[in-house]
Amino acid sequence: MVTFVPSRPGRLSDVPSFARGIGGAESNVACGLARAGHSARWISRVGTDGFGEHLVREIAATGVDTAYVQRDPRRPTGIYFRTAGERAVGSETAEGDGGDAASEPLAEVLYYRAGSAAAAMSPALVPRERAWSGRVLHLTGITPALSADCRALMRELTARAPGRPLVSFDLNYRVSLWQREAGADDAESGPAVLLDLARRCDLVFVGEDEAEAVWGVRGPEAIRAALPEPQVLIVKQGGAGATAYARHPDGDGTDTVTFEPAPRVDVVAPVGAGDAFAAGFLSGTLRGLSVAERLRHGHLMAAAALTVPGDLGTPPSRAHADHLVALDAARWG
Ligand code: KDG
Repeated sequence: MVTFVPSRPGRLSDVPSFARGIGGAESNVACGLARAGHSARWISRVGTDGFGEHLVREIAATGVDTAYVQRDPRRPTGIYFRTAGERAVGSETAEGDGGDAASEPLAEVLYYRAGSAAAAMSPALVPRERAWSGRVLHLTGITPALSADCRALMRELTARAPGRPLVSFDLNYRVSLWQREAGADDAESGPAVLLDLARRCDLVFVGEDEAEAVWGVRGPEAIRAALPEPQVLIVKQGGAGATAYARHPDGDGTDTVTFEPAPRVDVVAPVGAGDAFAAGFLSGTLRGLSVAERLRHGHLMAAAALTVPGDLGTPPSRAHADHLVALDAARWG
């Protein structure tokens, strides 16, 4: 998605100008992985408009393979606007500033993506073999909110079948995208669809606040109890840190529980921090690092995103990140 970053904080009605940037949770994760030295491919659809052209060019410039991005001549590229700085309910609050969410002004988020090129994604347009061609497939809870075709695609991509890679899922509950018409089928409501999808995935990222907003479940233990299926469940706890529940490899059904505090940073905007966290954690996963190290790589990448107004920060190089991750526990948090 193309994103418009306000020139200053304040209500959208009062902001005088916006700078065009690139956003979109999945492409943010792909960019983070490419910057961490992995080969990453982003699969999506954009319009044949200037925004789509800009988006694909900028994402490719970070090193992401965009060969499977489709151009739709009949539908526009999705765009969105949001106020600067503030938190959105159920938004990318993985790595907040440790402040009291309730006392912060809520973000205004305006999506223009109904009928967009990406909303037309379907199992026919995105063949499973393409999406399953890597070691890890990362999906988010934003895609199923876009259309019935997108929900069908998500179910197809999370099906248990031969050839399936490790499937990662970031809940990314976007309440305004799920507001549906009265009388719509409850089985297709945000809470039901997201729970079903999360249960089908191997590695799941959930913000503590979004779990409460979407399912009414409070606290890491209760979230794990509601979501026992994923091999690894990461509960993001805002500025405090994150807890990973990793199923014991010997299959006795117990978890190893690892908490890592987040480093304190001066937050400019929380947008994109959850995606950066996922990229750092996935990078550590692909490199076979310990769960604690994966969490720390996630925090470092998130810190970079938190300190810029747009979605994408400039994370430390892999060598520098490894050095920071190796610092002893007393230097973290
Ligand atoms: O995580 C950042 C995303 O929220 C932002 O880039 C836009 O993908 C987006 C969405 O739908 O909210």
